[in-house]
Amino acid sequence: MAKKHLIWNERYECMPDSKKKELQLERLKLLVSRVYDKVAPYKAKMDAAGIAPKDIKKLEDIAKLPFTTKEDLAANYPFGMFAVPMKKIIRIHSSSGTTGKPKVAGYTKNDIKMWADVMARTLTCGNTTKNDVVQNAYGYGLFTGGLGAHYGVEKIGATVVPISGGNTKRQILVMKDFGVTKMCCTPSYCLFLSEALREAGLEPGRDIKLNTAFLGAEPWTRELREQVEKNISIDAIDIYGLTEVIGPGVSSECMEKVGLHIFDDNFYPEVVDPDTQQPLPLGEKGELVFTTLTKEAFPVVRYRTRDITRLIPEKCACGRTHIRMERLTGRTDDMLIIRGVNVYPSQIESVIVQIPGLEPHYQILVDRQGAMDMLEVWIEVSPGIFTDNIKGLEKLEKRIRGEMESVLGIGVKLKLVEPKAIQRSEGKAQRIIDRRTVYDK
Ligand code: DLL
Repeated sequence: MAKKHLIWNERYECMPDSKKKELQLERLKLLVSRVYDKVAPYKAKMDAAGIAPKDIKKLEDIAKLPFTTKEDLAANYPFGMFAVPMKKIIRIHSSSGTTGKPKVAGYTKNDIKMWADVMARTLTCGNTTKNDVVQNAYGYGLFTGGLGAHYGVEKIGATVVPISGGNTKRQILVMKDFGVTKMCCTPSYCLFLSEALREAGLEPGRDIKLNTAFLGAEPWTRELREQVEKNISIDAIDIYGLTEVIGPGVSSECMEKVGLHIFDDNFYPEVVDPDTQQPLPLGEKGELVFTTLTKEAFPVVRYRTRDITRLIPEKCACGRTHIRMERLTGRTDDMLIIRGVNVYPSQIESVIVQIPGLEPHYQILVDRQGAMDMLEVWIEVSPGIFTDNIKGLEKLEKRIRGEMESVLGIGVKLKLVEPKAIQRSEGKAQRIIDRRTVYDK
């Protein structure tokens, strides 16, 4: 049987290439003028590069503009990159950043409308309609996943169940009793849930009506997709996004499941060589860079995502003309994603170095137990600390765990080891041992 392809916003999703290029150029020119006038760090960088808004005459001229990095966001934390006054901002979200400072995103009313539109496109990519009941198990709060998906479901007019993450028993109860047909969560949680459903003896099709899951916020492999789809007879759709660009809703697979359509009337993609920073020919693999063409509060120009992928120039059978990106194959930095939460080793280090009795020698171990990611940190204690003082050691451990969990936002297993117990390296310290397979080879 032919695959059904529903499309939310045909005007933009199926726009002919030449017309789209015109639209992108028009929007790019406006954007560059606006950030030059309203956002001091952009003006400073453009002046230093000898580039003015009038130099943007064709789309390719984008390559003349300086990049924006996480470090720029940290230097202008929290609101220094916003292009509108605070009274126009109606929402803030954030996720963790490199120097321990969160990456903060602001949204105007129009930004929230646009976000709901791109999320409605995402959900329609997996054939969501008014008749669906959508269980949204992405975390609600500062994380963009929960509210991002929520507004998309409401825009379509489907029923949203805002259950947020965790509490698997309740997730299963709700899924069964509320007749849930679509699910939004991280891929690892979906796998966990699919196993729990099987263990509870619930039959797909008979006891639960779930047919599609929208999975993203962390890397996952084709094998994981196959397993989830087989376990509970659903379609698993890969959805991608990041806080700095908007949250979820930057790109999504359609039912063809060959690459993710980038909503490129709003988010202009480039792929650059991470070492030379030169744009790569269409179709070559490198670092994904985004320019937000329509965002008002927190626009980004040539933002380096650190995500590795390639663009797929061929047209998709679904009829959308949005360019596609291949599912991610890695990152250029050391950001770990653990249960959907972004974790930088520098955050862990920042806790260790300020607690007396600890040495700055540590190792981070990441593993998967069943479907769950586990984070363990081994830390050397200072000489003399390893005495028979069990109570003192317990107190120290409690303090470290408390501070780490509050900085990272997730649970951590700790192991305090004797001085010099962690192997020294002659070159770069090998601080991270990640035993999971998170990217396709
Ligand atoms: O994770 C936004 C999101 C929420 C996307 C819900 C999809 C679903 P951040 O917390 O800022 O935002 O993390 C962004 O997560 O740069 C990627 O490295 C990674 N990531 C997001 N989606 C995927 C995916 C949200 N589908 C960072 N596959 C990004 C692989 C993903 N990695």
